[in-house]
Amino acid sequence: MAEIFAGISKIEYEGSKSKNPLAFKYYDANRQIAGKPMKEHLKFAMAWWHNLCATGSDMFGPGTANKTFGAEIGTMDHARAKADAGFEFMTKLGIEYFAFHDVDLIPEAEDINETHKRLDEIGEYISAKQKETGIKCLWGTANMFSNPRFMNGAGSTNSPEVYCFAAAQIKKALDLTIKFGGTGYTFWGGREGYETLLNTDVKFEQDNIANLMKQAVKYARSKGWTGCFYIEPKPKEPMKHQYDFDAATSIGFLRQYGLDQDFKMNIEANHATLAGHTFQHDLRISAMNGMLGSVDANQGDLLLGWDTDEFPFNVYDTTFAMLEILKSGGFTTGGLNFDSKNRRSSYTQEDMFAGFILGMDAFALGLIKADELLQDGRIDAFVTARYAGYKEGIGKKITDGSATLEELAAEAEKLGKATLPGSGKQEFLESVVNQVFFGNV
Ligand code: XUL
Ligand code: CO
Repeated sequence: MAEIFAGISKIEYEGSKSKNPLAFKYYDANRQIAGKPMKEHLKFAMAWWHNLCATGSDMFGPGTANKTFGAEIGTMDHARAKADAGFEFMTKLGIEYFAFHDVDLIPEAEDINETHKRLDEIGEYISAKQKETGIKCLWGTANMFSNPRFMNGAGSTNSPEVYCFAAAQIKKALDLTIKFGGTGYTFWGGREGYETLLNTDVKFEQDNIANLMKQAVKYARSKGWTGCFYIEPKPKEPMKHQYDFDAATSIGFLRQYGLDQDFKMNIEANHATLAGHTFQHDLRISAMNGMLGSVDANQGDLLLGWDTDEFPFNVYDTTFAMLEILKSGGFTTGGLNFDSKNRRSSYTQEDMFAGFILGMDAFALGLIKADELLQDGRIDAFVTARYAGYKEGIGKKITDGSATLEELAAEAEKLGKATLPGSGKQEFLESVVNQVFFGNV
Protein backbone atom coordinates (compact mmCIF):
# COMPACT_ATOMS: atom_id res chain seq x y z
CA MET A 1 0.00 0.00 0.00
CA ALA A 2 1.38 3.39 -1.02
CA GLU A 3 2.28 5.86 1.67
CA ILE A 4 -0.36 8.63 1.77
CA PHE A 5 1.49 11.19 3.86
CA ALA A 6 4.71 10.78 1.92
CA GLY A 7 7.56 12.90 3.16
CA ILE A 8 6.19 12.98 6.70
CA SER A 9 7.85 10.42 8.92
CA LYS A 10 7.06 9.36 12.47
CA ILE A 11 6.59 12.38 14.72
CA GLU A 12 9.10 12.12 17.54
CA TYR A 13 9.48 13.94 20.84
CA GLU A 14 12.42 16.33 20.47
CA GLY A 15 11.98 18.50 23.54
CA SER A 16 11.20 22.15 24.14
CA LYS A 17 14.29 23.47 22.33
CA SER A 18 13.38 21.81 19.03
CA LYS A 19 12.48 24.06 16.08
CA ASN A 20 11.34 21.11 13.97
CA PRO A 21 7.69 21.80 13.02
CA LEU A 22 7.10 18.06 12.73
CA ALA A 23 8.20 17.07 16.23
CA PHE A 24 6.60 17.09 19.67
CA LYS A 25 8.07 19.68 22.01
CA TYR A 26 6.23 18.52 25.18
CA TYR A 27 4.39 15.27 24.44
CA ASP A 28 6.79 12.55 25.47
CA ALA A 29 4.52 9.48 25.43
CA ASN A 30 6.39 7.44 28.03
CA ARG A 31 7.41 10.23 30.41
CA GLN A 32 6.07 9.45 33.86
CA ILE A 33 3.77 12.04 35.40
CA ALA A 34 1.96 11.32 38.66
CA GLY A 35 2.88 7.64 38.46
CA LYS A 36 1.74 6.94 34.90
CA PRO A 37 3.14 7.50 31.40
CA MET A 38 1.76 10.60 29.67
CA LYS A 39 0.05 8.52 27.01
CA GLU A 40 -2.02 6.70 29.64
CA HIS A 41 -3.19 9.96 31.19
CA LEU A 42 -4.04 11.56 27.88
CA LYS A 43 -5.36 8.65 25.77
CA PHE A 44 -5.41 10.68 22.55
CA ALA A 45 -7.87 9.74 19.83
CA MET A 46 -8.37 10.81 16.22
CA ALA A 47 -11.89 11.15 14.84
CA TRP A 48 -12.65 10.44 11.21
CA TRP A 49 -14.99 13.31 10.64
CA HIS A 50 -13.00 16.53 10.58
CA ASN A 51 -9.60 15.04 10.03
CA LEU A 52 -10.32 12.60 7.22
CA CYS A 53 -13.59 13.93 5.80
CA ALA A 54 -13.85 17.72 6.19
CA THR A 55 -12.30 19.81 3.44
CA GLY A 56 -12.92 23.24 4.94
CA SER A 57 -16.06 24.04 2.96
CA ASP A 58 -18.39 26.59 4.52
CA MET A 59 -21.55 28.40 3.39
CA PHE A 60 -19.42 30.97 1.58
CA GLY A 61 -17.19 28.67 -0.41
CA PRO A 62 -16.03 25.16 -1.22
CA GLY A 63 -13.36 23.14 0.53
CA THR A 64 -9.70 24.02 0.24
CA ALA A 65 -8.15 20.77 1.48
CA ASN A 66 -7.80 17.69 -0.69
CA LYS A 67 -9.05 14.67 1.26
CA THR A 68 -9.32 12.26 -1.67
CA PHE A 69 -6.25 10.34 -0.50
CA GLY A 70 -5.82 9.18 -4.10
CA ALA A 71 -9.35 7.81 -4.60
CA GLU A 72 -12.61 9.10 -6.01
CA ILE A 73 -14.93 10.64 -3.38
CA GLY A 74 -18.19 8.71 -2.95
CA THR A 75 -16.68 5.28 -3.69
CA MET A 76 -15.73 2.37 -1.45
CA ASP A 77 -12.17 2.85 -2.74
CA HIS A 78 -12.31 6.24 -1.06
CA ALA A 79 -13.68 4.70 2.15
CA ARG A 80 -10.69 2.34 2.21
CA ALA A 81 -8.29 5.18 1.33
CA LYS A 82 -9.62 7.18 4.30
CA ALA A 83 -9.04 4.19 6.57
CA ASP A 84 -5.52 3.79 5.14
CA ALA A 85 -4.88 7.51 5.67
CA GLY A 86 -6.31 7.42 9.19
CA PHE A 87 -4.25 4.48 10.37
CA GLU A 88 -1.07 5.86 8.76
CA PHE A 89 -1.77 9.25 10.38
CA MET A 90 -2.39 7.77 13.85
CA THR A 91 0.64 5.52 13.60
CA LYS A 92 2.89 8.42 12.62
CA LEU A 93 1.62 10.49 15.56
CA GLY A 94 1.61 7.63 18.06
CA ILE A 95 -2.17 7.99 18.59
CA GLU A 96 -3.61 4.77 19.98
CA TYR A 97 -7.39 5.35 19.69
CA PHE A 98 -9.95 6.43 17.11
CA ALA A 99 -13.56 7.62 17.13
CA PHE A 100 -16.06 7.53 14.28
CA HIS A 101 -19.53 8.42 13.03
CA ASP A 102 -21.08 5.62 10.94
CA VAL A 103 -21.37 7.70 7.77
CA ASP A 104 -17.84 9.08 8.04
CA LEU A 105 -16.57 5.59 7.30
CA ILE A 106 -18.41 5.04 4.00
CA PRO A 107 -20.42 6.95 1.42
CA GLU A 108 -24.03 6.80 2.63
CA ALA A 109 -26.36 5.11 0.11
CA GLU A 110 -29.99 6.00 -0.71
CA ASP A 111 -31.18 2.73 0.84
CA ILE A 112 -30.12 1.95 4.41
CA ASN A 113 -29.66 -1.74 3.54
CA GLU A 114 -26.92 -0.78 1.08
CA THR A 115 -25.39 1.62 3.65
CA HIS A 116 -25.22 -1.23 6.13
CA LYS A 117 -23.63 -3.55 3.56
CA ARG A 118 -20.93 -0.94 3.03
CA LEU A 119 -20.45 -0.57 6.79
CA ASP A 120 -19.98 -4.34 7.10
CA GLU A 121 -17.37 -4.21 4.37
CA ILE A 122 -15.41 -1.31 5.87
CA GLY A 123 -15.83 -2.90 9.31
CA GLU A 124 -13.77 -5.88 8.15
CA TYR A 125 -11.19 -3.60 6.60
CA ILE A 126 -10.81 -1.47 9.74
CA SER A 127 -10.66 -4.51 12.03
CA ALA A 128 -7.77 -5.87 9.99
CA LYS A 129 -5.97 -2.51 10.32
CA GLN A 130 -6.53 -2.59 14.08
CA LYS A 131 -4.88 -6.00 14.24
CA GLU A 132 -1.91 -4.76 12.21
CA THR A 133 -1.37 -1.59 14.26
CA GLY A 134 -2.82 -2.30 17.71
CA ILE A 135 -4.91 0.89 17.46
CA LYS A 136 -8.09 0.73 19.57
CA CYS A 137 -11.55 2.26 19.31
CA LEU A 138 -12.42 4.95 21.89
CA TRP A 139 -16.05 5.35 20.84
CA GLY A 140 -18.46 5.09 17.99
CA THR A 141 -21.58 7.05 17.17
CA ALA A 142 -24.31 7.37 14.57
CA ASN A 143 -24.66 10.59 12.60
CA MET A 144 -28.34 11.36 13.12
CA PHE A 145 -28.19 14.98 12.03
CA SER A 146 -26.89 15.24 8.44
CA ASN A 147 -29.36 13.16 6.46
CA PRO A 148 -32.44 15.30 5.57
CA ARG A 149 -34.72 12.76 7.28
CA PHE A 150 -33.35 14.04 10.59
CA MET A 151 -34.45 17.64 9.96
CA ASN A 152 -36.60 17.48 13.12
CA GLY A 153 -34.21 15.37 15.13
CA ALA A 154 -33.76 11.61 15.59
CA GLY A 155 -35.17 10.51 18.96
CA SER A 156 -37.08 13.80 19.05
CA THR A 157 -38.54 13.55 15.55
CA ASN A 158 -42.25 13.97 14.89
CA SER A 159 -42.06 10.97 12.52
CA PRO A 160 -42.13 7.38 13.88
CA GLU A 161 -40.70 6.27 10.54
CA VAL A 162 -37.63 8.49 10.98
CA TYR A 163 -37.35 7.27 14.60
CA CYS A 164 -36.98 3.72 13.23
CA PHE A 165 -34.17 4.86 10.93
CA ALA A 166 -32.43 6.41 13.95
CA ALA A 167 -32.78 3.07 15.76
CA ALA A 168 -31.40 1.19 12.77
CA GLN A 169 -28.36 3.46 12.61
CA ILE A 170 -27.72 3.19 16.35
CA LYS A 171 -27.97 -0.61 16.18
CA LYS A 172 -25.48 -0.77 13.33
CA ALA A 173 -23.10 1.77 14.91
CA LEU A 174 -23.23 -0.23 18.15
CA ASP A 175 -22.48 -3.45 16.26
CA LEU A 176 -19.44 -1.77 14.72
CA THR A 177 -18.31 -0.27 18.02
CA ILE A 178 -18.51 -3.72 19.61
CA LYS A 179 -16.68 -5.30 16.66
CA PHE A 180 -13.88 -2.72 17.01
CA GLY A 181 -13.63 -3.38 20.76
CA GLY A 182 -14.80 0.18 21.46
CA THR A 183 -15.10 1.19 25.11
CA GLY A 184 -17.65 3.95 24.52
CA TYR A 185 -20.69 4.95 22.49
CA THR A 186 -21.66 8.62 22.15
CA PHE A 187 -25.00 10.33 21.74
CA TRP A 188 -24.55 13.86 20.49
CA GLY A 189 -28.07 15.16 20.01
CA GLY A 190 -27.30 17.34 17.02
CA ARG A 191 -30.89 18.13 16.09
CA GLU A 192 -32.50 16.94 19.32
CA GLY A 193 -34.01 20.27 20.21
CA TYR A 194 -36.31 22.83 18.68
CA GLU A 195 -36.60 26.13 16.88
CA THR A 196 -40.03 27.21 18.12
CA LEU A 197 -42.48 26.07 20.77
CA LEU A 198 -45.28 26.85 18.32
CA ASN A 199 -44.72 23.43 16.75
CA THR A 200 -42.98 21.47 19.53
CA ASP A 201 -44.04 19.24 22.42
CA VAL A 202 -40.84 19.28 24.50
CA LYS A 203 -41.93 16.70 27.07
CA PHE A 204 -43.09 14.27 24.38
CA GLU A 205 -39.78 14.63 22.50
CA GLN A 206 -37.64 14.14 25.60
CA ASP A 207 -39.59 11.01 26.61
CA ASN A 208 -38.98 9.60 23.13
CA ILE A 209 -35.24 10.36 23.23
CA ALA A 210 -34.96 8.60 26.59
CA ASN A 211 -36.80 5.56 25.24
CA LEU A 212 -34.42 5.36 22.30
CA MET A 213 -31.44 5.52 24.68
CA LYS A 214 -32.98 2.82 26.90
CA GLN A 215 -33.42 0.53 23.90
CA ALA A 216 -29.82 1.19 22.83
CA VAL A 217 -28.56 0.23 26.31
CA LYS A 218 -30.73 -2.89 26.36
CA TYR A 219 -29.47 -3.97 22.94
CA ALA A 220 -25.78 -3.36 23.69
CA ARG A 221 -25.96 -5.13 27.05
CA SER A 222 -27.73 -8.09 25.41
CA LYS A 223 -24.62 -8.41 23.21
CA GLY A 224 -22.43 -8.52 26.33
CA TRP A 225 -21.00 -5.03 25.78
CA THR A 226 -19.75 -3.50 29.03
CA GLY A 227 -18.63 -0.14 27.64
CA CYS A 228 -19.91 3.28 28.63
CA PHE A 229 -22.55 5.36 26.86
CA TYR A 230 -21.93 9.08 26.69
CA ILE A 231 -24.05 12.14 26.21
CA GLU A 232 -22.10 14.97 24.60
CA PRO A 233 -23.82 18.18 25.76
CA LYS A 234 -24.12 21.18 23.46
CA PRO A 235 -26.51 24.09 24.02
CA LYS A 236 -27.16 25.16 20.42
CA GLU A 237 -26.03 24.77 16.81
CA PRO A 238 -27.54 23.46 14.68
CA MET A 239 -30.78 23.91 16.70
CA LYS A 240 -31.64 27.04 18.64
CA HIS A 241 -32.50 25.12 21.83
CA GLN A 242 -30.78 21.76 22.32
CA TYR A 243 -31.99 19.42 25.04
CA ASP A 244 -28.47 18.35 26.11
CA PHE A 245 -27.65 21.97 26.97
CA ASP A 246 -24.74 21.33 29.35
CA ALA A 247 -23.43 18.74 31.81
CA ALA A 248 -25.86 19.72 34.59
CA THR A 249 -28.89 19.52 32.29
CA SER A 250 -27.78 16.22 30.77
CA ILE A 251 -27.05 14.60 34.15
CA GLY A 252 -30.51 15.66 35.33
CA PHE A 253 -32.04 14.12 32.22
CA LEU A 254 -30.17 10.83 32.74
CA ARG A 255 -31.28 10.63 36.37
CA GLN A 256 -34.87 11.51 35.53
CA TYR A 257 -35.09 8.61 33.10
CA GLY A 258 -32.99 6.10 35.08
CA LEU A 259 -30.15 6.10 32.56
CA ASP A 260 -27.43 7.30 34.93
CA GLN A 261 -25.91 3.84 35.55
CA ASP A 262 -25.10 3.34 31.88
CA PHE A 263 -24.18 6.86 30.77
CA LYS A 264 -21.51 9.44 31.52
CA MET A 265 -20.60 12.76 29.90
CA ASN A 266 -18.41 13.33 26.88
CA ILE A 267 -17.46 16.96 27.46
CA GLU A 268 -16.42 19.05 24.48
CA ALA A 269 -14.55 22.24 25.33
CA ASN A 270 -16.20 24.53 22.80
CA HIS A 271 -19.68 23.18 23.64
CA ALA A 272 -19.14 24.16 27.27
CA THR A 273 -18.16 27.70 26.30
CA LEU A 274 -21.19 27.99 23.99
CA ALA A 275 -23.29 27.15 27.07
CA GLY A 276 -21.74 30.12 28.84
CA HIS A 277 -19.45 27.98 31.00
CA THR A 278 -15.75 27.31 31.03
CA PHE A 279 -14.48 23.92 29.84
CA GLN A 280 -13.30 23.33 33.42
CA HIS A 281 -16.78 24.04 34.80
CA ASP A 282 -18.46 21.31 32.77
CA LEU A 283 -15.66 18.88 33.64
CA ARG A 284 -16.10 19.69 37.35
CA ILE A 285 -19.88 19.27 37.24
CA SER A 286 -19.42 15.91 35.51
CA ALA A 287 -16.63 14.71 37.82
CA MET A 288 -18.35 15.63 41.07
CA ASN A 289 -21.38 13.61 39.95
CA GLY A 290 -19.24 10.59 39.00
CA MET A 291 -20.11 11.31 35.38
CA LEU A 292 -16.83 12.32 33.76
CA GLY A 293 -16.49 9.87 30.91
CA SER A 294 -14.56 11.29 27.98
CA VAL A 295 -13.52 14.55 26.36
CA ASP A 296 -13.71 16.03 22.87
CA ALA A 297 -10.59 18.16 22.87
CA ASN A 298 -10.82 21.34 20.91
CA GLN A 299 -11.16 25.01 21.68
CA GLY A 300 -13.46 27.77 20.55
CA ASP A 301 -13.09 31.45 19.90
CA LEU A 302 -14.85 33.52 22.52
CA LEU A 303 -15.39 36.28 19.96
CA LEU A 304 -17.50 33.94 17.84
CA GLY A 305 -20.85 32.47 18.78
CA TRP A 306 -20.49 29.08 17.12
CA ASP A 307 -18.49 25.87 17.40
CA THR A 308 -15.16 26.57 15.71
CA ASP A 309 -13.54 23.23 16.63
CA GLU A 310 -10.03 24.67 16.74
CA PHE A 311 -7.03 22.66 17.81
CA PRO A 312 -6.36 23.32 21.51
CA PHE A 313 -3.76 26.03 21.99
CA ASN A 314 -4.69 27.76 25.25
CA VAL A 315 -2.52 26.11 27.91
CA TYR A 316 -4.42 27.68 30.80
CA ASP A 317 -7.52 25.84 29.58
CA THR A 318 -5.75 22.54 28.99
CA THR A 319 -4.15 22.82 32.45
CA PHE A 320 -7.45 23.47 34.22
CA ALA A 321 -8.98 20.62 32.22
CA MET A 322 -6.19 18.20 33.16
CA LEU A 323 -6.50 19.33 36.78
CA GLU A 324 -10.13 18.15 36.82
CA ILE A 325 -9.22 14.93 35.03
CA LEU A 326 -6.31 14.15 37.38
CA LYS A 327 -8.38 14.92 40.45
CA SER A 328 -11.18 12.68 39.25
CA GLY A 329 -8.74 9.77 39.05
CA GLY A 330 -8.19 9.90 35.28
CA PHE A 331 -9.91 8.30 32.32
CA THR A 332 -11.19 4.73 32.41
CA THR A 333 -13.26 4.06 29.29
CA GLY A 334 -12.72 7.56 27.88
CA GLY A 335 -9.90 9.66 26.53
CA LEU A 336 -9.04 12.89 24.73
CA ASN A 337 -10.61 12.74 21.29
CA PHE A 338 -9.61 15.44 18.84
CA ASP A 339 -12.87 16.79 17.50
CA SER A 340 -10.80 19.61 16.00
CA LYS A 341 -10.21 20.78 12.47
CA ASN A 342 -7.67 22.87 10.65
CA ARG A 343 -8.56 26.43 9.71
CA ARG A 344 -9.75 26.71 6.11
CA SER A 345 -6.51 28.29 4.99
CA SER A 346 -4.37 25.58 6.61
CA TYR A 347 -5.11 23.06 3.91
CA THR A 348 -1.96 20.95 3.44
CA GLN A 349 -1.14 17.48 4.72
CA GLU A 350 1.57 19.03 6.87
CA ASP A 351 -1.11 21.28 8.44
CA MET A 352 -3.07 18.17 9.49
CA PHE A 353 -0.03 17.01 11.45
CA ALA A 354 0.68 20.51 12.78
CA GLY A 355 -2.86 20.64 14.23
CA PHE A 356 -2.42 17.41 16.15
CA ILE A 357 1.10 18.32 17.26
CA LEU A 358 -0.23 21.63 18.62
CA GLY A 359 -3.14 19.94 20.40
CA MET A 360 -1.15 17.03 21.81
CA ASP A 361 1.60 19.35 23.03
CA ALA A 362 -0.97 21.72 24.55
CA PHE A 363 -2.53 18.85 26.53
CA ALA A 364 0.90 17.44 27.47
CA LEU A 365 1.82 20.87 28.85
CA GLY A 366 -1.56 21.00 30.57
CA LEU A 367 -0.86 17.64 32.22
CA ILE A 368 2.63 18.72 33.34
CA LYS A 369 1.36 22.03 34.74
CA ALA A 370 -1.71 20.48 36.40
CA ASP A 371 0.54 17.98 38.16
CA GLU A 372 2.84 20.83 39.24
CA LEU A 373 -0.13 22.78 40.61
CA LEU A 374 -1.19 19.74 42.62
CA GLN A 375 2.34 19.24 43.92
CA ASP A 376 2.67 22.93 44.76
CA GLY A 377 -0.38 22.35 46.92
CA ARG A 378 -1.14 25.98 47.76
CA ILE A 379 -4.41 26.09 45.85
CA ASP A 380 -5.81 22.88 47.32
CA ALA A 381 -4.64 23.92 50.78
CA PHE A 382 -6.40 27.26 50.37
CA VAL A 383 -9.66 25.65 49.31
CA THR A 384 -9.53 23.26 52.28
CA ALA A 385 -8.80 26.10 54.69
CA ARG A 386 -11.59 28.21 53.16
CA TYR A 387 -14.22 25.80 54.45
CA ALA A 388 -12.45 24.96 57.73
CA GLY A 389 -15.23 26.60 59.76
CA TYR A 390 -17.45 23.64 58.90
CA LYS A 391 -15.12 21.23 60.69
CA GLU A 392 -16.36 22.08 64.19
CA GLY A 393 -19.15 23.56 66.27
CA ILE A 394 -22.25 24.76 64.45
CA GLY A 395 -20.40 24.35 61.11
CA LYS A 396 -20.06 20.64 61.67
CA LYS A 397 -23.72 20.35 62.62
CA ILE A 398 -24.60 22.09 59.32
CA THR A 399 -22.66 19.61 57.22
CA ASP A 400 -23.95 16.53 59.03
CA GLY A 401 -27.47 17.91 58.68
CA SER A 402 -28.24 17.80 62.40
CA ALA A 403 -28.74 21.53 63.01
CA THR A 404 -32.39 22.63 62.91
CA LEU A 405 -33.49 25.91 61.40
CA GLU A 406 -34.32 27.16 64.92
CA GLU A 407 -30.84 26.26 66.16
CA LEU A 408 -29.19 28.00 63.22
CA ALA A 409 -31.32 31.09 63.71
CA ALA A 410 -30.53 31.10 67.46
CA GLU A 411 -26.82 31.09 66.61
CA ALA A 412 -27.22 34.21 64.44
CA GLU A 413 -29.30 35.92 67.11
CA LYS A 414 -26.63 35.12 69.71
CA LEU A 415 -23.95 36.71 67.51
CA GLY A 416 -26.06 39.72 66.56
CA LYS A 417 -23.66 40.67 63.73
CA ALA A 418 -21.73 38.35 61.37
CA THR A 419 -18.00 38.68 60.90
CA LEU A 420 -17.16 38.82 57.18
CA PRO A 421 -16.22 35.46 55.63
CA GLY A 422 -12.52 34.96 54.85
CA SER A 423 -11.16 36.58 51.68
CA GLY A 424 -11.54 34.59 48.45
CA LYS A 425 -7.98 35.66 47.51
CA GLN A 426 -8.60 35.20 43.79
CA GLU A 427 -5.73 37.47 42.73
CA PHE A 428 -3.27 35.65 44.99
CA LEU A 429 -4.41 32.27 43.65
CA GLU A 430 -4.09 33.46 40.06
CA SER A 431 -0.55 34.60 40.80
CA VAL A 432 0.23 31.13 42.18
CA VAL A 433 -0.92 29.71 38.84
CA ASN A 434 1.35 32.10 36.92
CA GLN A 435 4.26 31.30 39.19
CA VAL A 436 3.78 27.59 38.54
CA PHE A 437 3.49 28.29 34.82
CA PHE A 438 6.43 30.60 34.39
CA GLY A 439 8.60 29.90 37.46
CA ASN A 440 12.09 30.47 36.15
CA VAL A 441 12.18 33.11 33.44
C1 XUL B 1 -20.62 18.27 16.92
C2 XUL B 1 -19.77 17.30 17.58
C3 XUL B 1 -19.87 15.88 17.12
C4 XUL B 1 -19.94 14.86 18.18
C5 XUL B 1 -20.29 13.50 17.70
O1 XUL B 1 -20.56 19.55 17.47
O2 XUL B 1 -18.99 17.63 18.44
O3 XUL B 1 -18.77 15.59 16.33
O4 XUL B 1 -18.69 14.76 18.83
O5 XUL B 1 -21.41 13.48 16.89
CO1 CO C 1 -17.71 16.47 19.62
